[in-house]
Amino acid sequence: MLADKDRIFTNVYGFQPWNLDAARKRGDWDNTKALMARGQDAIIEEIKASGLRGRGGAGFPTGMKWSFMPKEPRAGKPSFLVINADESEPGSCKDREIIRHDPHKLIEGALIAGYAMRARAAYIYIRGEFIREAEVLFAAVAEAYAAGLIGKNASGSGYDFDVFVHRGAGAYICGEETALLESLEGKKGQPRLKPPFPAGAGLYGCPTTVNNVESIAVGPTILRRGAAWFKGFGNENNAGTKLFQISGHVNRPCVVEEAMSIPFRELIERHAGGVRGGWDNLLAVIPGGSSVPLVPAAQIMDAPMDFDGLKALGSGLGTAAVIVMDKSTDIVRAISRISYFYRHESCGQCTPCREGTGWMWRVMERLREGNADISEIDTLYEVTKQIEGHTICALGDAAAWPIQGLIRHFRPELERRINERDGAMPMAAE
Ligand code: L3W
Ligand code: SF4
Repeated sequence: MLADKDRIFTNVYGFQPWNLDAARKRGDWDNTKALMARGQDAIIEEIKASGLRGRGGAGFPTGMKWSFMPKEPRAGKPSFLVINADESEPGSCKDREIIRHDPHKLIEGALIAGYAMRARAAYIYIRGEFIREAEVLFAAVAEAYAAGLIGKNASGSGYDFDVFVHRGAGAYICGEETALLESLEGKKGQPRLKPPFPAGAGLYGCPTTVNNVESIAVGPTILRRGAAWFKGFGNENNAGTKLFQISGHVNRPCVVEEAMSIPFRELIERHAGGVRGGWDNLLAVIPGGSSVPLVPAAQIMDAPMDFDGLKALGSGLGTAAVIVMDKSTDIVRAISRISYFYRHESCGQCTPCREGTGWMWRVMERLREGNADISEIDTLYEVTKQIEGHTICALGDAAAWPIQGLIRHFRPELERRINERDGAMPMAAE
């Protein structure tokens, strides 16, 4: 189990105040100037060496992403850091905890990351519904300005760096990095085609890096304690500590920092008090937020909770939002509800997603009622395959994958409903 001394987020439950005085006592803003004095390239190299992978769902190597930013200023094109705090993935609730209880970790991280990639400013795009969190963030940024930690000559480093907080207006798609940039520019939040990636043409066409809140907030601790310390948790390709968000049918839902690659069963036993009704009562788990396919109980039990371990099971770590479902769950209804979510949040820009999400949801609802033909299960699967990889952004994939997971693992349940409705003999469950 991760020892208390190895936790980065020591105030994740908010037992102490979030303010600057309390944050300093926790070690934040401790000689930030000295960290910056190591130099921009050295900071990027240290983050690369730490093995940190993006905590927003895709797991892209953070140091590598920072290194895509131009080293020489381009005329009229300042560089920007954009922090994605539009946390809206069903099941995901970690960035909210960081912002409301440890906002100075994020602001100090923004300065260090922004400096390393030669950015002029950071924009923190916070989900519109996070009203109290935004209040904390605005106040923490004001504290940091008043103390000279950011702004002109930030932390006495000689580097000028501004931090702006921008509130979203409640659209899930604005968490997609290029839709977020459109929204920041004051336009309708619709994803852009990539490439160009934001490092080439991002905010206002300028070099931009978009990072998740957690990816940025862990930066100062990695620099203070060293890349080797961070890399000492997890395994070669899945390093560090990670905030897991455990919800659903467990005895104690929680957000907890643990070592990457911790086995699923150990994670749930230690921190969530086990599965409601005992382990035999576990049906399935969505291990990484609603976008990743479910994994049936028997397969997830000993699985390492990391990018590669869950990919090997046909699922993913995503944001490490672990949704536990016991045998009382109507699994078809649960996935149908997720399907409705993506239909509602599709921006409508591309046909497979705009039309496909609605079509899939309607078929899912009929399957839920058993009001379908057996052959429609295969048709539905085929349609998910036509959507996957054929859309501008990953929302199309995210709508397709949960349904694919359901069909892969719970086809007998889908067939049982159809057969029972038809008055035929129920088929045996998997
Ligand atoms: C330069 C290249 N940059 C990739 C950058 C890219 C982005 C990052 C990852 O979606 C997933 C999504 C959700 N040159 C590059 C490059 N980059 N190749 O790397 O890119 P990508 O496209 O792999 O992913 P993404 O578009 O950022 C994120 C899934 O995560 N998810 C979580 C969603 C979470 C929330 C939330 O509430 N926090 O929405 C869960 O599975 O579905 O598939 O920066 O520019 N050659
Ligand atoms: Fe919009 Fe969906 Fe296309 Fe993404 S995949 S751009 S959400 S229509």
